[in-house]
Amino acid sequence: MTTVQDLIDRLEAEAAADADPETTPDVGIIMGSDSDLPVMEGAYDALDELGFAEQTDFDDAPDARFTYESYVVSAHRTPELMYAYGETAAARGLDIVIAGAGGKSADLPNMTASLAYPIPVIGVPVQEKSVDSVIGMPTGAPIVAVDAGKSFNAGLSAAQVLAREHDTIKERLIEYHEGLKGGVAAVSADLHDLGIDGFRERDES
Ligand code: AIR
Repeated sequence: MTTVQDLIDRLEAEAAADADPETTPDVGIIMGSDSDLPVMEGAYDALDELGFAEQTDFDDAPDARFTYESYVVSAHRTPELMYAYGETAAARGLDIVIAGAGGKSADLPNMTASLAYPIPVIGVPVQEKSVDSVIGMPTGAPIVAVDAGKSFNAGLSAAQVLAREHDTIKERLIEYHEGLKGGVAAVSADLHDLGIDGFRERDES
């Protein structure tokens, strides 16, 4: 069975490997528990929508140019792993980290923001009660965060940061937004033109 120390050794070996940045994951997605997955799924959905692929082997990048990886890292159950993940993030080639945690002691995002600094960390409070512990950072120790449960937006924000450097991602983001606008326009016209009863009827059928 894989131990926490095995994972730490793996991260440190990858950091020491000096891999070509084109082959390393661009976005790291971490969460305090696999019970956070249903909420964190939005981050994967957003990145998938923008053409990112999942990298499950650091030494064998998928064909897609832009990739993400994910791990469960608990600030309280595995603090050593949180340190290792944050401290190796830059050397492992990550450009940005999305970190989600739930409960009232949701400290993975805020601690990772300090450990991985200056790599930006986008915090996802998995529940409403996690918001304060995710965003409550002291001056000089920044974190970027989304509202409770809004992991899809965390994925989009991560892509926005990467888009400063990569035109392909910028174009995909613009295309996504155009699709969003088109969707609202179509619904708006249908609601108006079918009338409320016709609109409900169509949606129910
Ligand atoms: N958590 C895990 N380690 C530290 C914290 N704060 C959070 C997880 C999850 C919640 O505790 O992010 O939202 C409950 O985790 P579990 O594993 O008991 O379901």
